Amino acid sequence: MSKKLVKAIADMREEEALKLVREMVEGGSEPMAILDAARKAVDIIGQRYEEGTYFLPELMLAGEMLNQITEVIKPEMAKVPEVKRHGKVLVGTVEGDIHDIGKNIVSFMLDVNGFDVLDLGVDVSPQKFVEAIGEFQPQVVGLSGFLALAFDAMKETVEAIKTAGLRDEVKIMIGGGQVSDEVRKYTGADAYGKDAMAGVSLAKEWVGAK
Ligand code: B12
Repeated sequence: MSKKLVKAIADMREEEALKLVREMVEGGSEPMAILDAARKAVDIIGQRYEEGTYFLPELMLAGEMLNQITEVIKPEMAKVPEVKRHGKVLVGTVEGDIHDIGKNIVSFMLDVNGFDVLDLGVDVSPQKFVEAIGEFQPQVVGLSGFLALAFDAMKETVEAIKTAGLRDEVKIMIGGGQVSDEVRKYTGADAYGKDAMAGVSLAKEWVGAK
């Protein structure tokens, strides 16, 4: 079933993909397994885009499909008993970048793992992050970015947080497609998370949650 789902998403068969997801949820499949299949499909879509067989409309449809799939499995994830709230995390895709599939998964995983999440959306300016830290007072800030251009925006965001005198108030993690530990060093963030669960582990470690 999950192989069928990978193929349906990768081949842009939206209706079939959503039908399969619903069937998998009803059949008791693990929500994480469904998300994993969706991620594999996006990798294939990315390869096809790089090879020139897919173009921007396919990437956009992929984004839409991923968001719809997340909506279908959200109620299932929320059923996982998790009463204790650990702390607050501010999340956003940095300025100039509009990729949000990865960020949405990170927000969602933080939420179901007991964090109060404020998601600022995409193309978020350093100033907007600074203002939101002042208002929301998170312990952790998560910056997402998928473009090489995003590395500078991440660096500028970390610097703006520093200039505003808030750097000691928050731990900053970064992530997204091409982000690595090298990029982390360049931006001055505290850590790099390779996927959503890595983000959850970092946030838990920083707020002292088990
Ligand atoms: C889908 C997609 C799009 C969609 C985005 C839809 C959406 N709503 O997000 C659309 C069509 C809009 C798009 C647009 C563009 N895209 Co695009 N896109 C992709 C694609 C195929 C998939 C990215 C994705 O969402 N992956 C799925 C997620 C789930 O991936 P993931 O990495 O596993 O996510 C995990 C981690 O990254 C991590 N994570 C993510 N964020 C964070 C944050 C924190 C704090 C932590 C801890 C972890 C974390 O957790 C996630 C979940 O586990 C990639 C190719 C690829 N193979 O990646 C290109 C890609 C990223 N795009 C690319 C480009 C060039 C563009 C455009 C500039 C194209 C154009 N000419 O207009 C525009 C950019 C516009 C802009 N200003 O941002 C390039 C970037 C190249 C570069 N190095 O800069 C790529 C790599 C394709 C390529 N090979 O050329 N794109």
